[in-house]
Amino acid sequence: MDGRTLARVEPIRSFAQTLPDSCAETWSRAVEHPFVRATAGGTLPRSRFHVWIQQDARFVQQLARFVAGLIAMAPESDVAGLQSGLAALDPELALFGDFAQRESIRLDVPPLPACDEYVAFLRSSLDDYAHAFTAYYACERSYLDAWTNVRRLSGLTEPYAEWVTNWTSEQFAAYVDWLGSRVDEHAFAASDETKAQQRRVFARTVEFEVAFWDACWEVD
Ligand code: MP5
Repeated sequence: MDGRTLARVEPIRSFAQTLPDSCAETWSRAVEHPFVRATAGGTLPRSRFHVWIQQDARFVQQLARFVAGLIAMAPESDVAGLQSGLAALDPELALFGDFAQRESIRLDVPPLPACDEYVAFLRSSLDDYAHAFTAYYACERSYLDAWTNVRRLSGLTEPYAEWVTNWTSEQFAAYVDWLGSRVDEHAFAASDETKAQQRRVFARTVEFEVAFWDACWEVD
C-alpha cells in the first residue's frame, strides 16, 4: 500500500466517546475549571478546598441514593456493575470523613443551591433509564477528566494526592469506561431522537458540574 495515496480517515469513536464533543465548550469549562487549575497549580485557597470537601461529601451521599434508584430500574446486564459503583462510595465517604477530622471541619453543613439543584436534576432523570444512565456517565466522566487534568499538570503531589488518586485510579477509569460501554450498548438500537435526547441530558449534566465548581470557587 502506498501511504501517499491513502485517504486521511478519522478514527471511529463510539457514541459515548463523542458525548463530550457535542457540548465541547461546557465540557472544557467543567474539566478545566479555574478550581481544577488552581488545585493543580497549588494556588487554591484552603478555605475553598474545604467548601468543596463539604459540598462534595453532601453530593456523594445523595449520589448514592440516586445510584440505588438507577439499580432498581436497571436491566440485569447493568446491575452488578452499578452495584460495584455504589459500593465504592462507602470508602470514598470514609475518605471525606477522615479528611474532615484531620482538618477539623464539619461535614453536616447545608448543601449550597448548586449541590441541591444538581441532585434534584439527577433524581428527576430517573423517570427514564437511558436519561438517568447518561446523566450518571456524564457525572463520573467529568470527574475522571477533571482530576486527570490535575494529575497531568501536577502529578500526585500533596496536599491533594489522595483526591487525585481517588478519581484517576485504574479501577475508577475502568469503571467509567464500563459506564461508557453500557451507554453505547443501549444506544446501539436507539432512535436518532433518543440519542439526541441523551446528548441533551449529557450536556445539561455537565452544566450542573460547572455550576458546582463555580459555587465552590466563588465562596470567600
Ligand atoms: C462526582 C463527584 C463523581 N464526587 N462530585 C461531583 C460534583 N461530580 C461528580 O462521583 P463519584 O461517585 O464520587 O465518583
